[in-house]
Amino acid sequence: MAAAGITLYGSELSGHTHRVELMLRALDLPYRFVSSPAQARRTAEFLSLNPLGQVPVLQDGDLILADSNAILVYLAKRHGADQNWLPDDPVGAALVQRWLSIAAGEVANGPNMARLIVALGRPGDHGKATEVTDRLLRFMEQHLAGRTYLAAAHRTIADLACYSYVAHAPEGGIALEPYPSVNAWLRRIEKIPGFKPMPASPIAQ
Ligand SMILES: N[C@@H](CCC(=O)N[C@@H](CS)C(=O)NCC(=O)O)C(=O)O
Repeated sequence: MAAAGITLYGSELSGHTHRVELMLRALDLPYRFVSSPAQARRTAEFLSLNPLGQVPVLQDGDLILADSNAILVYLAKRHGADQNWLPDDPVGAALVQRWLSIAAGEVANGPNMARLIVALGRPGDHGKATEVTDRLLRFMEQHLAGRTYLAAAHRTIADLACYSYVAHAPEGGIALEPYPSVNAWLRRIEKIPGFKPMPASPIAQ
């Protein structure tokens, strides 16, 4: 029998999960949150949802969908089509995709990785993660200097995809003070209806 409603399998300290929660809440969609820590992600049950063993995974009725950015695209099209979270025109869609790629690339390898190493005790190269973050933040600062949002004149899923790990960059030892336009953008995202912060990681608290 098809599961009713929306279930989000995730982790409270995962920015990939947080971006999906921001979208669900902005769309005012009720959902059940199933906390899926590392050991749960290795079970056969979880691997049947996502063979890569990663959160987030979204279940919406019969649909099971992994990958935070894929989930944002789905929610924008399926539940927010009238709200322009993902433009349909070729250039508008491409500009959003560019930032989804940056979220999966520089954001994941930069501020996400730095935070994993410093605040969550994972192995990794902090120097490299800092270098990637510095380059990303310099680009975002210059890009946002004349703009309100990342990919359009209005908020899109690109903003949600990039928000969580950039906002928590200080937990990875990366200061945000040198980036006033990035800070102004972060504060703008925090005003989107339904916004809730991601908790600070335990070491950073
Ligand atoms: N591309 C995936 C990456 C998700 C991801 O890296 N999730 C982390 C938590 S933030 C995870 O589940 N890691 C466990 C693992 O990779 O084994 C997405 O955007 O959802």
